[in-house]
Amino acid sequence: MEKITIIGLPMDLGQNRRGVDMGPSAIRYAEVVERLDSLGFDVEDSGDIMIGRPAQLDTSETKLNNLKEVTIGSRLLAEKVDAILGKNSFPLVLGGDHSIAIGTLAGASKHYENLGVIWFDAHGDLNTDETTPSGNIHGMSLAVSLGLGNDELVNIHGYSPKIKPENVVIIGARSLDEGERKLITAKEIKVFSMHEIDRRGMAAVIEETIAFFNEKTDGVHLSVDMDALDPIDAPGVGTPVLGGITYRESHLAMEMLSESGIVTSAEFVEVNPILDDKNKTATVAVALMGSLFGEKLV
Ligand code: HAR
Ligand code: MN
Ligand code: MN
Ligand code: MN
Repeated sequence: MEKITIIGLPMDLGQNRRGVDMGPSAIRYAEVVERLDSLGFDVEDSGDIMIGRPAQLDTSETKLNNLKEVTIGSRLLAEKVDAILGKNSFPLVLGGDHSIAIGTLAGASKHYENLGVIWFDAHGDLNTDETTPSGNIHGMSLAVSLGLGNDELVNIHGYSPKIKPENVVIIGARSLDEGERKLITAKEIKVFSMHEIDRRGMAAVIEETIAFFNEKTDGVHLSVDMDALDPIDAPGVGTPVLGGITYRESHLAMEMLSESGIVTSAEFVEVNPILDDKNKTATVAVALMGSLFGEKLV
């Protein structure tokens, strides 16, 4: 029986809308453990990583908001994910805002020569401390994992870079900053924007993604930012962007990834229960996890 270990990082300090720290609770309330159990997996919920909360939030509008707390959280998560893979279990990380991917990838990539990354997101999260328009670290986590940006973040878990630009596929992009576009061009990062999804369909996009990774990676991390979906289907996110991936398209993507068997770790982030409609976004996230782990419609 295949093992899945769930780990939560209740952290909302990588951006400035409070409440995404309750994401792991909302996802558990939507019965993630029961759902994966029923699919026949040996599911261990190892709870949440406890992180401190500063008495005063950093409102100084420095280049990197709450750098200290995000660094501490990422370090702890990296150790945890590293240990889960060390036990041959599948790490399923619950966020938290998307800054937590810094920790997940730091822990995961150690286990692979060439870790691929599927970045399911409306955004690129490819800003650096130089290009960020907001100072929010959740908009930098992919860049940090590529070894770009703040030294402390880049070197979490003692090595850098975690991933190579040629092993990254971004799916669902529709809100990219100028600096992110430049980086995508300079590093030749593969992006399936909403344009490609509209034009070619999700099936073709995922087929090409799987073929792309099959050739050269020995593991694939799936990072699902719930704002990749259209706000109609995932309203409980801090930075919704119109014109996103539909509920069915997102399921098709998970189903095809499940069939391919290429995914070796995953995280679901940016579920903010305060902004949500009766836990809809967490419920959708759990449904997507069901599909990712092989749930069938018939
Ligand atoms: N690109 C913007 C920034 O860097 C906004 C990033 C927003 N959000 C996310 N990440 N949810 O995917 O601040
Ligand atoms: Mn993101
Ligand atoms: Mn590696
Ligand atoms: Mn996003």
